[in-house]
Amino acid sequence: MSVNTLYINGQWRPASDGGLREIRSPHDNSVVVRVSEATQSDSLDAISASRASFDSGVFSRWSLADRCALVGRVADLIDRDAEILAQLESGDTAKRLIEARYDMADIASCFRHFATTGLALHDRIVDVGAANINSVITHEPVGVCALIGPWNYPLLQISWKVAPALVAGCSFIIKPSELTPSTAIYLMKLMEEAGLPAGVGNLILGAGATAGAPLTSDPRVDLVSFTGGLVTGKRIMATAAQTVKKVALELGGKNPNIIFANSNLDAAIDNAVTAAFLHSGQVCSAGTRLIVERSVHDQVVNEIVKRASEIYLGGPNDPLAESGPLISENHLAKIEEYMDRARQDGAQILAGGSRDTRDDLKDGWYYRPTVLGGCTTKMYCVQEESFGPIMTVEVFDTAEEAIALGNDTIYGLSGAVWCNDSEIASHVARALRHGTIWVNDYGPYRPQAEWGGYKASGVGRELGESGLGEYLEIKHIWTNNEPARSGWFADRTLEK
Ligand code: TXE
Repeated sequence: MSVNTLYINGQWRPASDGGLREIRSPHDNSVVVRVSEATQSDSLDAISASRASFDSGVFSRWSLADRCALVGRVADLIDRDAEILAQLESGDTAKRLIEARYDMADIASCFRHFATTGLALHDRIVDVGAANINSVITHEPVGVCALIGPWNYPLLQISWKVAPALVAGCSFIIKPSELTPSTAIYLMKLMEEAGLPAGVGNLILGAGATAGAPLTSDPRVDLVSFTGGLVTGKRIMATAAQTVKKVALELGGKNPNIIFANSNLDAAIDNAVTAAFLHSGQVCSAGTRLIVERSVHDQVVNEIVKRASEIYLGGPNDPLAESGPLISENHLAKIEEYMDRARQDGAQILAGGSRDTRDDLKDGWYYRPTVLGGCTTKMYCVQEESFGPIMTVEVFDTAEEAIALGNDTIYGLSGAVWCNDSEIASHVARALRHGTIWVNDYGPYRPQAEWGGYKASGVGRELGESGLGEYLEIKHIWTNNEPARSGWFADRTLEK
């Protein structure tokens, strides 16, 4: 059976060796869909198509207004087909359909944001103090971009890259996670419908080591934008360095959620549960590191433990489900190893700590929301991202101690502070070295605001003005309207 799910140079085609991959539901391990599994040679074809389209100017020389209009059309098409996209996303990830619907609304707003704010891009005149000189700073597309995505928010994370790349006028190759390809395939169809010229957008599906790696080493690629794990991110950065590519990396976090005794505890506790257990903790900004003031520790932790123990897990279409499974059997195994290590380090299991044993979940990768007490900063579970539903609890006595704990991590993506003293809250928010800090809230983001990490959480920013900047080169053009000799070196021909 031929499956044409690679999109290269405007053609839907199978893998060059006919290879296929089965996508299985994390809910019950059933086969959701079969897609083409790209070979290295398919990836090289996609790079050739991107390079040729970029160099030809078939899209990069469109006017900014036309490129923004195309991005706006993509937003409209996403809205039109939001239900289809949500079903596909929920099929691959087994996340609840309702969550996938929220994701699609966010994705349409991301495209809309770049379609409208991109229009504000303008050249800058530099006043060099000479009437005969025009000195202009202008923006140009960075070139061919490899856009490599993860499996937790498959279409959302790809869209944060695709929308600004289009506004900038880049050509690109999308490589979604091999576990969750369906919505990237559909998005490619929508971009085709919106009028993207052949060769500008290409889609490669398959394993990182074979289909993904050439995108990070080939000299014809100018930029790699990657969202995923730290280990892969480091490898990509090292490979990209060989050809001095630009890199943008979003590599997750170990995000502190600091609760002061004087905060609105009801809101703080409820949000702490959401922050840690939403989407089974498979969120780069998950609030998995609870840091709570000693005087309210017992009250806060008892309530969180009770709430965590009651969370009802279930499949994408279970109306009672509050959260779903982990993405894969491998990921579940990783979480189980992580928990073995937490136990050895002396963490106390206050809730969860095992797979969900409900009979209807036995074929899926369900892990109970877990709360670990008695944690100290040196423990592996406090320092390392699990990317699962695991919350660690630490205690503080002073604001400075809370800041020190919150910063005692190699990561720096996000965090929160719950405190009703605005001066202390603001001091803590500014002292935390993380890319996003919420005060008396957890989790909201907007496409207008930059997203990204300090330290090992990444390089560069997505969304906001900077999110477009990643896909632009800056050029200075100096024009002399009255050309004249420089007169720097003596011209001896004049002496003869
Ligand atoms: O992701 P990988 P994995 C974290 C989380 C998780 C860990 C590993 O802690 O447990 O990462 O997850 C592609 N060249 N996050 O192994 O390997 C791969 O095919 C080019 C955080 O699933 O990072 C996929 O498309 N590409 C995160 C993408 O990289 C390569 C979200 C991500 O895969 C490649 C997900 C290579 N050599 C996991 N190797 C976040 N920041 O939100 C792999 N890929």
